[in-house]
Amino acid sequence: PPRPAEGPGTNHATDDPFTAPRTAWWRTDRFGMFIHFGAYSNLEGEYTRPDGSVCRNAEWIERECGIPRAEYEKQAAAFNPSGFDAEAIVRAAKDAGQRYLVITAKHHDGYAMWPTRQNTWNLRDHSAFDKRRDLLAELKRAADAAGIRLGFYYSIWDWHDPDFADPAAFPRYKKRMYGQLAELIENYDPALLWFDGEWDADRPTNRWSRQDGAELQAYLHRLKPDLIVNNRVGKRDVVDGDFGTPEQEIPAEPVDGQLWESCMTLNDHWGYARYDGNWKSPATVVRNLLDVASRGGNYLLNVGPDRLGRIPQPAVDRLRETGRWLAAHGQGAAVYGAGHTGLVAAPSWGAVSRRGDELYASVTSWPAAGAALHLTARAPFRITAARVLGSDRRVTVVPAGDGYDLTPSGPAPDPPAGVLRLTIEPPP
Ligand code: FHN
Repeated sequence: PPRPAEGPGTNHATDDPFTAPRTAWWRTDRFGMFIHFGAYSNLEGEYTRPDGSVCRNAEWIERECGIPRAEYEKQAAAFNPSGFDAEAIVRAAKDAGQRYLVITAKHHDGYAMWPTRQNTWNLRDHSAFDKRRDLLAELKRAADAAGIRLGFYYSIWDWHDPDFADPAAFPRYKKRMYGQLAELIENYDPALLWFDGEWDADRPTNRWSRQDGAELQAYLHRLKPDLIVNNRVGKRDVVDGDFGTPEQEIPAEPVDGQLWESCMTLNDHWGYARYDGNWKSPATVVRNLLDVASRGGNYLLNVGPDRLGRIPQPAVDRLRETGRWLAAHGQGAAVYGAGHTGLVAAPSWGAVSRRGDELYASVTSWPAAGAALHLTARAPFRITAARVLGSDRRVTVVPAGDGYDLTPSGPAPDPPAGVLRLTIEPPP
């Protein structure tokens, strides 16, 4: 693999990602769009076996439906995402209030979504797609123009490369992998790399080790010192990468001293599945985002474009509704740049986040007219002003027991939540 000059202080482990300047944008942005798109998308979640039976899966369809390699390669050769519109995707993210994108550059099937020089198992050399187009370059341009950061998902586990599972040939695989990652960094200058498939597995055997992860991390950091990398670069240990990656769940508590990001599907699949209409409501998305931010995490919400590369309309609609809610409630003040308060107990009526001297109490169970919400203080602080965001209505604040009673005036805001902004004098 290409080896750029080594220099002092360029090791990934030399800064604390929790406070490092290079992670500042990520810690502020809070909300991103995950995009699962690859050769599997061409099947749109369904494979009809030779005996006529139908097998359903999305990005794991090749393996879970037992599609023979030649058959999978044949269908990939017909993949033609001519409807991929980078600007529309970036607009959907922007409308949602999402501030970064992470797209699958390579998933477990090993198929590269850019014209890699390491093999021909990629969207330019093995598809029916316009050979002059480069989706990742298009996305990079559109994202840059919109002020949105771009990251790439990259699967370490590779079902297609025969060298992957052969211990003797593994160094060859690794060389190609390092080469592909150098291409991604040099060609598209991503803000972030999101690894996956680092776990021990069979069919094919995956022996990725902690040491492999450490080496890879150091290599990437030499290529791009301010790159952000998730923990699946190693064995998901706290010292691997910059942030933890709970999947389809939100930790009940903030994770002390560690960055984390919950990744979640918007329906029940990561990749496109044409029969999956089990969409999360915008209210659920907003509540999840508020919970995540109040516990100091990020929320990476997934969409799976169809065979032509288009984000399904129900997903676009939900993203837009989420963005509308954020805009109407202080332009997402409870989320962007906000995090765990450390000052109050998590309330049963919603979530509380903090940005500097302001607390944002997002109320998902609005009290009846005249009734109070109790805020339990974990440390002494004073509330000097309180308003309902987006309406400028007053909130009456009365010290009560172990904290404060907050009584918002006026009618309940539209669901899923109204936000109270509390200006505080924090403890010294
Ligand atoms: O196996 C993958 C799955 O397809 C998907 O990409 C998710 C996203 O986090 N990660 C893996 C499972 O952990």
